[in-house]
Amino acid sequence: MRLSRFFLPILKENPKEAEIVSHRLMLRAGMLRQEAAGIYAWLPLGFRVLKKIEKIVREEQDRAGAIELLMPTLQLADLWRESGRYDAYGPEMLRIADRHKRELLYGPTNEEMITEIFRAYVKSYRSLPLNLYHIQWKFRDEQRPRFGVMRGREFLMKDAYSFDIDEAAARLSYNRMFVAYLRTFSRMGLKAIPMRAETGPIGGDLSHEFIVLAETGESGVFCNKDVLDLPVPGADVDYDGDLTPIIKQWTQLYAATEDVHDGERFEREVTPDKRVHTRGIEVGQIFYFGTKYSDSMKALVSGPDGAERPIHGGSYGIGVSRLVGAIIEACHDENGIKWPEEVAPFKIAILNLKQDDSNTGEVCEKLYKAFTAKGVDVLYDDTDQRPGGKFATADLIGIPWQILVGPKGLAEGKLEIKKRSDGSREFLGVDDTIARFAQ
Ligand code: 5CA
Repeated sequence: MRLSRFFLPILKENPKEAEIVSHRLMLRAGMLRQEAAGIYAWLPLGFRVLKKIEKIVREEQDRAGAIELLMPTLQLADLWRESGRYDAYGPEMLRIADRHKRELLYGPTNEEMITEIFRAYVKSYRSLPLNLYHIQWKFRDEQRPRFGVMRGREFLMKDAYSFDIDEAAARLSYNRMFVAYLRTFSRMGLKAIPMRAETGPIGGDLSHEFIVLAETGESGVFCNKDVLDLPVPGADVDYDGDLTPIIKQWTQLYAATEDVHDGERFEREVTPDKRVHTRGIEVGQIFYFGTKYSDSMKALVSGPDGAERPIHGGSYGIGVSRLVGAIIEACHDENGIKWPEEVAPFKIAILNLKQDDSNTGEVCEKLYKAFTAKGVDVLYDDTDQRPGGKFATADLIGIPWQILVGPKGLAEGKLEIKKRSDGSREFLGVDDTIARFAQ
């Protein structure tokens, strides 16, 4: 992409309404525009990051055996009356009527709808286990939407739903998602700690929130600091094998949100030097709720003995749009965002430091064409901004690698490569630069 042809409405001033750094940087970097309280348009730069995050989420769900489908945003109120949640959900639910005065709602989550789909087709234990997921916009009419995409009213969620014949099998499904979540967040450059949590309006008695530690987070958390150094399973993890050693390792150390925090147990199990009490951002939450929805909505399957029984369910959410903010909270400095490479909107920025110089122009074009041909995401700053402005833009929008093309360096046949994450620099010839990044 040539910056001169791109749509990147950068703000020079700090927007007053932004209280936390990720919100401020998303607005300044031209990623996001507020259209109403808690409702945003994703501008091209922000949209690219959202898509990258979605891709990682999808790959790890698929790897763990979940199957993607797509359910609508609008749901019939009658469906939610079956589970009893139409009234229970309260003012957070956006209720809508169509021209025939049929009552609808904009889905805040999909337990009811997926249970309805499941019960229409699945009748036997032989079809289990089954885990279905989608990545779809949700609406929750939050009392206090704030912090940009962190607490929106309309937000993008990945939600998966597992169906099993009994509790033991359902726990295996829960464990698979638990491990998939460890991998998902780590691939985005995040340390997300699973913590025991309350189940709230989803229900059930077993739940973990995945928390990224950050002072600006909305959840109070307590944990043993050793949990921060636990290893994340590799891509070769066997989801059909025994995952309990991994789960044990991650759950035996104390880690809980403040809603379920047990002060006595914390003091008994964690020595004072290991106690962490801080805040965090909830980027995902998983639930096992047994037969809560299958009882009320009659999602029954026949077991090996022929008798019908309600399935045991779980649901597994990831805040896809919230993650964009969470990653910025974890990865920035005073000059702007420092995207981890896996989620960066572009991998490389080419900065032409003397736009009217035919030499720098020629080299930039050569690099740009070579990278584009190889499918490497590259942003070429071919605008007439002065070098200082180009440096500032590249730092602000956080592209992991900046290739600086200036007449001085070129006189010696060298380009300067700056790594955004640590500011380190190296000098390479043109062909070496192409070879290095265009794999
Ligand atoms: N049905 C279950 C799991 S699929 C569910 O809805 N879980 S949840 O309520 O915990 O939401 C899942 C994730 O969505 C949360 O962990 C959080 O990361 C994200 N999320 C929830 N509310 C918001 C919001 N208002 N703005 C942005 N992200 C949100």
